[in-house]
This record gives sequence, structure tokens and C-alpha cells, in this order.
Amino acid sequence: MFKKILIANRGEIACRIIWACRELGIETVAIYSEADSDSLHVRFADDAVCIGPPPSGQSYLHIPAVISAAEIKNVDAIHPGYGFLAENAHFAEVCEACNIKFIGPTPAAIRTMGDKAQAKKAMKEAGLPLLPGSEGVVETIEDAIAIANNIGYPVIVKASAGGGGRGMRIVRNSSELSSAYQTARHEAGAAFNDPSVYIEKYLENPRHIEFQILGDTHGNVVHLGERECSIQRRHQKLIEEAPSALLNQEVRNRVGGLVAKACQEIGYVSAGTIELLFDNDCNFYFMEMNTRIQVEHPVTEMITGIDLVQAQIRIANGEPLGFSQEDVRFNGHSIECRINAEHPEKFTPSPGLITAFNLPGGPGVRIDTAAYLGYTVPPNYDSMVGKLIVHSSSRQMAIARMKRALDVMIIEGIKTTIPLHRRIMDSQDFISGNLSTRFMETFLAQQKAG
Ligand code: MV4
Repeated sequence: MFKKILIANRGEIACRIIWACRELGIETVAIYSEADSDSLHVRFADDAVCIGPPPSGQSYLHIPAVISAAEIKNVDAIHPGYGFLAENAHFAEVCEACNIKFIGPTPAAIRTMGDKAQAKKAMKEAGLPLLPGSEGVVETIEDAIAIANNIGYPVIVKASAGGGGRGMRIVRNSSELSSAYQTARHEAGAAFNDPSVYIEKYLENPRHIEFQILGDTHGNVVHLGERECSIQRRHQKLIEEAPSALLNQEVRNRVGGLVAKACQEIGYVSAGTIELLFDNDCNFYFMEMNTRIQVEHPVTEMITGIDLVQAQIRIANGEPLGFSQEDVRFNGHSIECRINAEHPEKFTPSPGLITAFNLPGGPGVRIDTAAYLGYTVPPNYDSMVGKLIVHSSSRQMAIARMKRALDVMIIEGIKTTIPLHRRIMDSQDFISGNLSTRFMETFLAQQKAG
């Protein structure tokens, strides 16, 4: 097994990876920016290296600084967490070239899935259904018009180098297509240095449901069921749960089996997520594949009992999964609320000093956070300060557990999403499982109307 791992991240996920390493008997090295010297990941790691000033481009994203820290501390492997360098194929290659194991998939898999048009082609060949749309990138406006007319409106234009909702344009009729196509290309070129876009049929009220998979270096792939991620705002997820209220065991086994087979076919290694859109009739379509551990991974851990971060580390070490699909059992229901330091109405960041702090506990409550009383949330990074995760026997009981946990959760001095989560737990649409990617839009409009 690895002796020492460098964690190329910060915040709650850096702490989460340290916990996994500690249980496996692996030494940890934290890296941190000058804004993070008081962070818990620095305190809890066995060793820590300051790698640069607060802006992430000069610290957590600065490959020479990260690799230098790894070389100086003589680590065997690097865990990238999520965000930052987690889906940077070049970084994974640099690790390999330096004889440091990158804890994640191959650079080739990261590169393919990072190009969303290419990812769709690969997954179509591997057997996953796609929405009607362009086969790959749309090179000219004439092609765009022909494709849109062929599949019918509404359509959506997406940046191939984008993902997660960045660089998308919904087009409701042919008169809007030309300008949407041009704007999307322009935005993609500016944001990703790649103007490539593709087109697909736009689904009005889909659910965003994603399947967790694990693949090892011996060709074994299993799925760990789905996460319902429809509750999002500005493409930022707010609440995730497992399982989805939409899927029964037959659909779960069928779709999960298809997804695992596709990942096995492409030779996928490590933890990965297949993002699907579902309509209410359980028709589903492949959208994107994420090649990292995700923020919402705990809800899957809670219902399967499988430690996903430890699994990533064992897989990177060349170990076989050690269990098969039949061994994976789904138990109860789990919900995660993302606690962000942000203004409740404007959803703008609210960094600053935490002046009062109380975390819930008790049966079935899990907190993944790097925040504490007296901690100052820096303005330089993502506004998520922690995650509240609950597990119980049923969805209804999980909601009750989340409510009682939120009731005693106190984070003061900064504005957080805690009050918003309390209100969502009381909403009739949430309670009845009536979810779609439009949920937050409807919910916020209802709140405004009183
Ligand atoms: C879609 C879609 C409907 N139809 N694609 C958003 C995140 C990114 N992964 C892709 N996303 C979507 N893709 C088709 N063909 C709906 C979404 C979507 C969304 C779109 C507009 C505004 C808010 C949204 C929230 C979630 C998902």
C-alpha cells in the first residue's frame, strides 16, 4: 500500500481524504495557500506545505507548486479531490511522468470525458442512449439549422469543453438559433479556449439523476446506484439524495447494469459518475461523465456502506474491488444538504468570521466540514463550508431526521443556506418527491408569493 499521499485540495474534501488515509494507515501531506494557514486540513494532516498566495491559480491550481511539494515530501500518490486539478488530464500525466500515482482514472479517460461531444460518442458506442442531437461538434450555422430542424424545437446548444451547465443556450424556435449558436460559440471560446458546441433536444422538466460507478485495474466494474440531484440553483446542486424516489429496483438494476457495462467497455478505472436526464416515464439519456469523487458522494456511502475514497485509494494501488454487483446492497435513504456561506436571497458569497457554531449529531447524522468556531471563511474559494448528511430507514424518516438536525445547526457571523434548507424540508413538492431541475425556480417563486 502507499506509505504517503499528498492531498491536492482544501476544505471539507481534504479533511475527508485525510480521514480515509488515517483509517488505511497512510501518512498524509496537506498543501495550503496563504489564505488557508488556519484550515483544519493543515492541522489534521501529518505534514503540510504552503504552496503559494491565496488566488487558486497561484496555489491549488499551480501544477509546478503542487508537484514540487509532492517531490519534496516524497509522496507515493496524489489525491486531487474535486474541482481544482481533479479533471485536468495534463496534471494526471505530469504525476505519472514524475512517478507519482494519480488517484483517479487514466489521463486518456479524463481527456475524453472532458470533451462532452467526444464523451457522448464514446458512451453511445458503449451502449448508453443519447438524446436526439448532433453527432459530435456542429461546425457551421448551416449544419446547426439542419440538425435543429431535424430533431425539432426546443433544442439546447452546449459547449463541448463546458459541462455542469456552463456555456449552454436553450433555443425555442428557428428564429433564435443563429444568434444562440454564435453566442454559445463565442462564450465557449472565451471561457474554455475552445468554441466547439453540440446540439441536442431540450427536455423541459427532466430529473438529473446520476449513477456512481467503481472500476478497478482488473476489469471489474460495479454500480452503486443513483443519486437524485435535481435540486440545484444556477447549476449548483443544493440537495442530493439516494436513492431517487423515481426509480424502482427493476429500473435501478437495469440502468445501473447498462451504465456499469458501458464503463467496463471503455476500460474505466476509479470512481466515476454517469450523469443522466430522466423524464417522468423513466426514459433516460446520457449527458456527461464526471471522472472525480463528487461533493455528493456521501449519500451513496450511507446507503451502500462502501467508503468511496478508500475504494479510490485501493484501486489506485492496483487492488481488485473485492466484491461484485450482487454484493452491493442498498439500505434505507440518505439526504445531503450543502451548507454554503452565501446570502439567502441573492445567493452571493458571504465569507467572514464564524462567531457561533453548533453541529447536530445523534443517530444517522454525518457532517463533512472543515469549519469551526472562530474560523474565517476566506473569500477566495468555493462558498461551500460543509455538508449535512442524514441516513434513515425511509425517505420520510430521512426528511424528519434532516429537519431535526437542521433545527440545532448553528453557524453565525456569516450567512448560510441553513434557513433555506429548513424551508425546503417543509415544502410539499419536496416531501412528495415531486422533483425536477425546475424545482428551485418554482420553490423560490412560491416563497416570494408567500
Ligand atoms: C439539459 C437539460 C435539458 N435538456 N440538456 C444542466 C447541467 C448540465 N450538466 C446540463 N444541464 C441540462 N442539460 C437537455 N438536452 C437541462 C439541463 C439543466 C438545466 C438547464 C437549464 C437551466 C437549469 C438547468 C438545471 C439542471 C439541468
